[in-house]
Amino acid sequence: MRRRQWLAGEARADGVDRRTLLRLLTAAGVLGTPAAAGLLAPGRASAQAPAAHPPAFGSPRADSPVSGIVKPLPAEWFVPRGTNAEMRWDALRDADGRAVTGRHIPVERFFVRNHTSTPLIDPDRWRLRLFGSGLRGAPPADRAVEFDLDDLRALPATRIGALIECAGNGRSYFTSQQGRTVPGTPWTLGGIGSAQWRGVRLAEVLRRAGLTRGAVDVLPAGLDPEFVAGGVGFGRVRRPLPVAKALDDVLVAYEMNGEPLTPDHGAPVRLVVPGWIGIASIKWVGSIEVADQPLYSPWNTDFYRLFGPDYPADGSAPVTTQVVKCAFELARDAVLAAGRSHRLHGRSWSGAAPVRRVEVSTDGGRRWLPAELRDEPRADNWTRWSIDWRPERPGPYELRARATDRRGNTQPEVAVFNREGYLFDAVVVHPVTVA
Ligand SMILES: Nc1nc2c(c(=O)[nH]1)N[C@H]1C(S)=C(S)[C@@H](COP(=O)(O)O)O[C@H]1N2
Ligand SMILES: [Mo]
Repeated sequence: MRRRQWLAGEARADGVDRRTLLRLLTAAGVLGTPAAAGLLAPGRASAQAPAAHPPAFGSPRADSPVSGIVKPLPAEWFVPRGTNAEMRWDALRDADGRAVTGRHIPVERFFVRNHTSTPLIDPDRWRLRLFGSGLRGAPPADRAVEFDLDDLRALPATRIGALIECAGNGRSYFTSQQGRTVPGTPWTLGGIGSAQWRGVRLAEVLRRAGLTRGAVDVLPAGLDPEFVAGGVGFGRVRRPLPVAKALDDVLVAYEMNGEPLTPDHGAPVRLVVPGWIGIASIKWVGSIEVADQPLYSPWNTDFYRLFGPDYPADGSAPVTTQVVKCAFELARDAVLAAGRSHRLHGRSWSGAAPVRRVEVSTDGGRRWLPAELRDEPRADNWTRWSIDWRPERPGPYELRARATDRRGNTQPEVAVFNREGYLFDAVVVHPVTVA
């Protein structure tokens, strides 16, 4: 039904006229990527929030190294990137090469991606409001079905492991490995984290709110300040999700790694959308519109779609699943002793399927050896691996890791270019020095 409506052009663009949007973005030179650093207006006061949203009751610390993020961001753990904080992969090992985390990333080390700034929301006044033509009685926004935190906690709870990975994770390699300039946050590989999430299935919340058979899209919206880039206001961070995905495995999460959500990761409640790009997992969710027609917002019309010579002239469909990647738990340009055996560690993941195989090359990609998988590969998480390497001769070396998932997706030498630099899936060159 959704596809038929989509093809017939039956849809509602929420807030932004697409042609206007394209023209403005082109003129401002920020095409596509909301995070275009320097073009961001500072977070606005919550007093400007529409009346239907409960107001936030504070603002983040002024002394954070990244404005708008509340938690401490020690330089050993994070690389500041505009309004965001990237996780350092080398921080997952101590000086003796021992792991400092398990499969999941502790909350205090988890990367942060904010379009604007972390709002501080009073959990007692917070409400999740559901409304729209896809609910029984088609309640309008001002007569929404409401759940407070206690209501959600009283519903059957579910625990899932899931990765949150920014669509732009690895973006900087489009430039450093492929010579292409792309706008947006220049992530290396640390725009990702894995956690255990607890909450109630979105399917359950939708059912209780009166989901009808005619519903095709849901549109969760965040309570963070409205997003402004290049002088254009885009409104609340919000991205439509087809009902099929919403009913499948999406979680309305209130806990992360066994503790209530912290402000930077969406407190009091966020969505967790397994396998999909991070933007789907809306933080600080305050409302969910449920519609009997496909919905659009800037986050699925111009942001988070693929544009470029290898894509349709009008761009790809909205990006959903993540691609295959690998990362070493090792500093770039690490120095390793010659004539000694080193255990190299890393992790591999795919949004589409469990990891099947990881191969490592230490000689510039000529010879590939299988890494030993240290986890039972799962679709909802990454797989840790290791491989021993004994370099005899001093000098510069290039390490490479390449993963293949059970659907046969593997990492190419070169990622297909797209203008915004999303979904970088090529093998990443990791230089080290043997001394
Ligand atoms: N309301 C809201 N939700 C949001 C965002 C945001 O800026 N505002 N950023 C999204 C993006 S682009 C990513 S990658 C993930 C990051 O989640 P994290 O900060 O918990 O790591 O949150 C998503 N949810
Ligand atoms: Mo993201």
